[in-house]
Amino acid sequence: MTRATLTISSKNYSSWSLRGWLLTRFAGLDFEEIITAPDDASAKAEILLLSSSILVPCLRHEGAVVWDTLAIGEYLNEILPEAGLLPADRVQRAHCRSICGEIHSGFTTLRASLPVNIKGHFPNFKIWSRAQADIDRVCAIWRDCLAVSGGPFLFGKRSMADAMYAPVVTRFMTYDVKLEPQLAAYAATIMALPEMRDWVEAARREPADIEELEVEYWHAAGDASSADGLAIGHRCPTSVQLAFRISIWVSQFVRKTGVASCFWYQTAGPRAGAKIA
Ligand SMILES: N[C@@H](CCC(=O)N[C@@H](CS)C(=O)NCC(=O)O)C(=O)O
Repeated sequence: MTRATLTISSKNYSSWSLRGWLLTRFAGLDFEEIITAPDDASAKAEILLLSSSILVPCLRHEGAVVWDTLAIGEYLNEILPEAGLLPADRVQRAHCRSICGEIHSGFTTLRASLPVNIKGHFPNFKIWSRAQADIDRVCAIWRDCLAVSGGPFLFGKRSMADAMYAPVVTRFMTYDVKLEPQLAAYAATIMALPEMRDWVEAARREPADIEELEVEYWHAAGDASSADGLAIGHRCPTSVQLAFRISIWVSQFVRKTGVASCFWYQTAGPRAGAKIA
């Protein structure tokens, strides 16, 4: 029997890779990691052969190819139900699936303005108001779950939901998001998981910043801070900061004056943000 493989990309930047990898580790499936460089065209061609969406993560197991994080979670739950990726109780299971679906399909502003960057740490990062709304919703989700389960995980025992929200925990650490004690304790529980420690250690060992993603990060950081008139990014050269600042001013002008249909705005204006998030 051939060993399962999980194709992922950067451990420092890729939130979806982290989710898929954690799910597979939580499920207890023995697998080999295939790590592709997200800025490498030949690697993308290789991913295309593995995953029709050209996205990672992608799990291959005994003839099955599964390339979407939720599908990977459901597949793992099907083949290894004893791992308890979904709660045993029907009502809790429905709740778990709902909050997993919510993070899978939503929180675009949070993703765009606080991209995953495990090696990064930005104390007192100023949060854009729309990202704050996403953060508030995440906190409400965690609060509701912990009130019912009593913790330490969202559904008491470790579940699919903890894997799906783990990259949000790392974002909160990276961007110094202040959490109330109960939620801070949950975040600490996630960061203390042996699987998370392994991942973070590997992310820290990643050789260098991936240039393309750092530029994405700067842009996202610029979008995020522009609404509050803050400095753009922390590691950007001055010329790049200036260019981003000008693009943000133009985009704010376009937004305010209602010429949102102009070509520039559609192609270069505020956008979903970092490609890897
Ligand atoms: N809906 C997909 C999203 C996966 C996704 O967006 N993956 C990113 C990495 S975090 C990717 O593969 N991007 C390809 C690229 O940047 O070239 C899932 O749930 O797995």
